[in-house]
Amino acid sequence: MFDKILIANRGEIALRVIRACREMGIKSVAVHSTADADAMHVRMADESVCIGPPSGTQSYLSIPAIISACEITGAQAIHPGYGFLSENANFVQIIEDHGLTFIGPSAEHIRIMGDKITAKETAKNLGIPVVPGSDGGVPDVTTAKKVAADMGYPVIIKATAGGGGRGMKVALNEAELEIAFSTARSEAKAAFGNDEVYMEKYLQKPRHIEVQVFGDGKETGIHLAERDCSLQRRHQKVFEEAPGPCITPEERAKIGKICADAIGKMGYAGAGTVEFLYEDGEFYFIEMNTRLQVEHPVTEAIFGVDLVREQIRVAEGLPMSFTQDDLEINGHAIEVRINAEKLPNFAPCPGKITAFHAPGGLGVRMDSALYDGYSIPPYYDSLIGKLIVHGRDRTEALARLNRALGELIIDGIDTTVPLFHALLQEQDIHTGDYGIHWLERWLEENTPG
Ligand code: MV4
Repeated sequence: MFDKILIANRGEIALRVIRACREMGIKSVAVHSTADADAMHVRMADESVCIGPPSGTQSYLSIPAIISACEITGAQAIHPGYGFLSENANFVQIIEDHGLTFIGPSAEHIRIMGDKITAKETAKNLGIPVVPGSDGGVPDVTTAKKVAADMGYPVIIKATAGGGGRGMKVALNEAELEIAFSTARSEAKAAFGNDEVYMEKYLQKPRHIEVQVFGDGKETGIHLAERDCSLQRRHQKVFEEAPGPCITPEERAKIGKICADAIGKMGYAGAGTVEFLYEDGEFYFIEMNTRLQVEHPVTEAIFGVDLVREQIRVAEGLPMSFTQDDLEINGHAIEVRINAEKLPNFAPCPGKITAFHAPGGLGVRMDSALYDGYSIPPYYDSLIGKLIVHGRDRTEALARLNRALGELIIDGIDTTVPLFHALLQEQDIHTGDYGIHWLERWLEENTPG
């Protein structure tokens, strides 16, 4: 059993992990940059270690600094949170080489899913439905034209080393393919240092549906239903909900079992997310994330489970504390991401918080590392809080979101809160009638100038 865990992260996710540790009787170690000496995660942890200057590269991404902090404090395991080193297979390998434990999947599973071609091939071999496309990399434009002619336009070209939407190009016809192909290649090379690309049939009006999975690292895989994360801006999610408002219980059971069986067969350890595009009643695998995600609290709300606790248990070699049959959906949950950004352009807006009041009451959870008088440093991601509401059904969750947003006070900086007040005025949000392009279109229509 672990008696001390180091959290290689900052902000609300570091607090999330510290809280799980405390409930389990495990001591926590925070690491921080010089810019984060006054941060809440440093105050809340049992111990803290300064690991470097403000730049993420020299602190939260510095593998030697983090390993040293473990050795100094005697922490036996590292929780990576999300972002930073959470999906870095090399980091996992180094942790293991030092006799420490990574709280997450194996380096091998992270590596497989980090390469989008091997991820898709693995998913397909495990019986997960994938988007039709090239089998593997597309070496040149002549091959690209053949692949596109076979599957039909429109097509999308994606970077093998990509993910999260970077280095993607759509071609509506053969005339567009040549430019799309070479642009995708050079963007992939510039962004990832790898110019390999692959192709898929372009789905024009899908939803983004992701299945939460969990494995015990042996042979058991379970699923915790899906989240609909279609409301995004520039590949950044802004509003997430569980269960998916358009998914039937039959569809959920079917895709859930496919994912759970796949996770079991892989011997996958810990939390994962299988991402799909969903269109006309069909699921199409696009990627798998091998970490705990930002939006995991909506899943926790509807199932009443603590996913971080389960991650720690599995890393200790214990079984998960529930089986598939123990899991039943209770109501509906919605998360909105509160960013330190100024509308309408979402310009980062760090600065000093002059007043902070978190909403409360039945069915309300606010995960945030803010406090009165805190200064948000300019060096990191602009996410400063997540408001999660839970109701007996979607209508109640939306009413609760409206009520909780009204109670929330964040003074001193601009935030994305006004966006959520505006979205709650939209009929499509109330009916759940939105896809991956809905928000960008709405922003275009509702942005002055
Ligand atoms: C697609 C697609 C349409 N067809 N693949 C964007 C992020 C990356 N994870 C996958 N993405 C997409 N892949 C095919 N074959 C459309 C997108 C996409 C998208 C997906 C999910 C959520 C928001 C999106 C916004 C634009 C494009």
